[in-house]
Amino acid sequence: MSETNPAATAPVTADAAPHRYTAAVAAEIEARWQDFWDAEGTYAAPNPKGDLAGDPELVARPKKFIMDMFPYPSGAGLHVGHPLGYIATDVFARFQRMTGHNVLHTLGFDAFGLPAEQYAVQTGTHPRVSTEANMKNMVSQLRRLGLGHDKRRSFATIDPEYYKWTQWIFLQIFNSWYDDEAKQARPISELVAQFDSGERAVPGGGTWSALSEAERADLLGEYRLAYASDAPVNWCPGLGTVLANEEVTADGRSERGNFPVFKSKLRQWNMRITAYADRLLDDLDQLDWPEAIKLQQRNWIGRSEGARVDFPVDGERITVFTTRPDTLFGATYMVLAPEHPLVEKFTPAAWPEGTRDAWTGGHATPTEAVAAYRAQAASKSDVERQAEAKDKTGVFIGAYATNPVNGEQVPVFVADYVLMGYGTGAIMAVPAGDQRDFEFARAFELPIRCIVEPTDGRGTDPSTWESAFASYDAKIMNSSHDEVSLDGLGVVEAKERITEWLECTGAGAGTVNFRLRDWLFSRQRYWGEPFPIVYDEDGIAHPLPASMLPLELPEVEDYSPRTFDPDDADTKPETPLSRNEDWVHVTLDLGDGRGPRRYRRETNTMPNWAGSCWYELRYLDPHNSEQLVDPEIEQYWMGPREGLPHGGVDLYVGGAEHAVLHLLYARFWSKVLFDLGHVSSAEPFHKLFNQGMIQAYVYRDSRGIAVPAAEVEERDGAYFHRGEKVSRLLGKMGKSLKNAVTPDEICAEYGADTLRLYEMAMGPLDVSRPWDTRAVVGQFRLLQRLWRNVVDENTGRLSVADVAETDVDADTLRALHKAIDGVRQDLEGMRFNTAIAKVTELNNHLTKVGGPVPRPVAERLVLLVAPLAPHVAEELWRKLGHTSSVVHEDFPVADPAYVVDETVTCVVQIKGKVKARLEVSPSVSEEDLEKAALADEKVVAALGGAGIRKVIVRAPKLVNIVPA
Ligand code: ANZ
Repeated sequence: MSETNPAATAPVTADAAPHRYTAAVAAEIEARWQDFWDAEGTYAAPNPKGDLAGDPELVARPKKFIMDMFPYPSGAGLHVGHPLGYIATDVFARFQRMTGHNVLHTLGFDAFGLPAEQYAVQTGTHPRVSTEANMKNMVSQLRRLGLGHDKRRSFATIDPEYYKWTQWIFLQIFNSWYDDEAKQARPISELVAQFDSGERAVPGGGTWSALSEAERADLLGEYRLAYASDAPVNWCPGLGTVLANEEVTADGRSERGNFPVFKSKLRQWNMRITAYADRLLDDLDQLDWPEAIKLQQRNWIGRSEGARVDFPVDGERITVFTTRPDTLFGATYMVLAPEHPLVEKFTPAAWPEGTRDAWTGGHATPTEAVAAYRAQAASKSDVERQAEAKDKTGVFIGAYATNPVNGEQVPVFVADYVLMGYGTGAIMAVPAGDQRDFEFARAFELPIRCIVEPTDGRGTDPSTWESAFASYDAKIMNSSHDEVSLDGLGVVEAKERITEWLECTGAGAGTVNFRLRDWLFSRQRYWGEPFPIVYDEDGIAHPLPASMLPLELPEVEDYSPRTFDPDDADTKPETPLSRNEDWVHVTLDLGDGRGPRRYRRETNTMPNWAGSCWYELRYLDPHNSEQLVDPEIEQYWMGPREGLPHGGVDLYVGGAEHAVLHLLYARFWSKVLFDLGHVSSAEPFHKLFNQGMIQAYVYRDSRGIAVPAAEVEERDGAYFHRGEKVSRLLGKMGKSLKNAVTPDEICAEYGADTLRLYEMAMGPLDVSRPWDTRAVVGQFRLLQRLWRNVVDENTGRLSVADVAETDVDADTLRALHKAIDGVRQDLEGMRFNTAIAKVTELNNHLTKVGGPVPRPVAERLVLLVAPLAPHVAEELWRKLGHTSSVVHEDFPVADPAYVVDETVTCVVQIKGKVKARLEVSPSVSEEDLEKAALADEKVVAALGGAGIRKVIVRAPKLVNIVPA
């Protein structure tokens, strides 16, 4: 799109014609039709039953559930980048309505969480007050765009009637466990029954009935899908809250606010998402998602197949996780993560005889060496520790372990390249096969044994190597004894063989390891869902009965989080809800037969991801106060069917930044609800589409400070702000970069239909594109031409010619049907930019032909435009004499007779004599034409097997063959 388009600078309102399509006309039409749609409930999608039941004819149609990632109501309001996806889903939804579907499309608000709360804290107002004001503002901004939402289905996650069900789902998760054999969640009562009957042994050998209440609670806590535990968690003093792994950046800082994050041992709620690792991975295959997002989820889940191997040490053992058990013969030392709980146990008081100086770090005793090393490691983030730095650090702990495969004594080290949070936190080191081990072995003078035959010509003497040899396509060597031999086997077979041997001898077992960790589910925040959990005097957690939901957020004086010096790892979080004593300490009868008792409420709140884990379900049955969702309604909109093996939303559009947080959590909740029989869909979102970003130019002065983009002038390819030359770069759009353009501005200048068209025309939906206010007028002019094709600008009266289709000239019919065919395919494939190009082409054709547009053409042109520019389409449809809304009209269907390309006759000659005639497309390529000619029966017969010396092609009309 050219920035310096001269047409773009011409004024758009200085027109003499009184009935021209102007911004004022657009404003009037748009407001009128928006009111009409609201009053008529035009976008109401009927449910098969319940309070939103409706027109059985619509219900009987195939359904389409089309969804956007809902916004959080930020105080800054919307800029033109925000609605890109909303407009796209709206166009698509409108097209689906016109092609015979019952379409559910609506939008709610994700209103709990850090952004809303931080804004509230900054502005000194209660988060509910500021959040509601922000929502009101956004609702009116969005309404101006003419989005066809079923408003009866909208809600915000902060509505108590909504979070009642978020809390209810939490209780379902709390009250269930994962049955590894059945591979599904089951009610915890069934686990209790198993323990009670003896079907499942109680760990420690006792009976269930002999356990104290606290012991039972602890035991069940090991199984529950939502559980509290004292594990090392990500503590962010700068934000005053703990964070999930997904919220911590690769360099160990908070995604929001960029504060340092420390590992701290705190009692916190977790969700056992790891139980679902396999299913979350497997079911990805059947989802229609961008490959890039699937890959991110696969990597985040991080499945590795390998083995656990036990290395005995003084009657105890170190268990390692390895993906390469086939390299066991090459394990020449071991490494424990510095935080590994066995380090102390195995560290002796004095260095054993023969300890090399290089191993001790210069310390007098192993205890001293280990303590010093641990302190050093604690100050580094996981990422720093994993960095591929050449200088590996570590110390010998003074102990030796036995390699189970050959009985060799191997020294045990602590080193920070081994992480506590992965596998078992301990490794067997194979310097020949693993680069990190190789570097460490070189630094600490440890043996390197060649156990895989190098295929790159480096030879089998590791002392001459510069790096480890890592390949899955090589043969094992130096790896045999009386009981097992791997020599000559490939890696895959060797892994199988050694795993069998490990299992037979009891030294280890095949296992699968996941990178995925359980989801840390509590936050020290005010603005989130309270946990429906209370503690009795013994500290045992009890779920509230469903009848006590919603548990509403109490009013507190001070809702701001308690934050700390961002670098002070020793601080402890403080929950804002704990400041309200009256709310925290309560007497309740939980209905468990124990009568009224004193309890202390859980004062953490749920993370801001909770509300978005199930909101698609609430859209279906938004006012149901008895059930999460009525099963019949859920089945209707979400249930599995052909093409939707796990069910789910038909189209979900949003940004690619949600690859692992929201999209993984929502899948997890979906699967739990599915297992427990509450829903028929095991996946929330069948098809996912990531829209690109709308970027904007950022102009900076010589100090590098952004200047208001609206005040920048362009002269001869350079940019000036108040006379000073400024630089221009493409960046994000936003207030801080002073380049935000609001939809309100564009709607005021041109109308919503123009904004919609411009956003859709900018480029393919999944590609990022720069905003250019000066180019918007191009789409405005398209609408003006469209208008002019139907309305007489001088009289305001309809200007179409009332003729039959048979009286329309062939060129126009061809242009019309080609446009219909193309636009239909483009809208179905979400190629909105090319659909607009085709509408433009047809419009231009009609302008060029001149004279009144034949009614059959005008009507279909309006229908083609309806999904893209709905207001002007409604208006023209009405002017054309129709009394019903265009929204539920049938989308035009092309007559194939006009769509096929015309053909031309191509003459095929052999030595200058005509042998055949072919009917081909005028645009046929020389290559295709040559192939077609040589394949023609008559040509083959005429050649009679003679070779070919030369073929002369003059596409599309002539092929001349010269035989050999
Ligand atoms: C021996 C070996 C030989 C290994 C070899 C690799 C190559 P993925 O694929 O990511 O699962 N490892 C295991 N636990 C670790 C920890 N807590 N910190 C750092 N490294 C750890 O990686 C698994 C491999 O990473 C394991 O297999 C182990 O090294 C290492 F030729 O064992 B391997």
